[in-house]
Amino acid sequence: GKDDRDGGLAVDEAKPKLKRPPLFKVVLLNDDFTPMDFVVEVLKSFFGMGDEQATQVMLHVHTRGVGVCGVFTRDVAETKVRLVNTYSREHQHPLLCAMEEA
Ligand code: NFA
Repeated sequence: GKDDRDGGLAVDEAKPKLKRPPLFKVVLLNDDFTPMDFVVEVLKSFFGMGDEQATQVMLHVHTRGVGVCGVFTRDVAETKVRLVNTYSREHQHPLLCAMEEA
């Protein structure tokens, strides 16, 4: 216990482990070729954004080079990245989606 009568040995103070999982930002990278409309459709389809937010995020990526689509647990972020990149390649666009620890 904290008074050290147990010499640091855990006896009855096992804390309930409610650790928050690490979170990951899913981002889009700008490029010179992907049509703006395609990026907006990706943000609406894969990230549940409406027209207005999707357009704002697309323009942010276009002007700043990178922008956040959302923050997710590792497995969800990995799946979003894979689905978006597969979809972009299927449509012959170089749009790149990536993840980084938040
Ligand atoms: N820069 C692209 C264009 O001018 C648009 C774009 C925005 C691409 C966001 C990728 C990400 N057509």
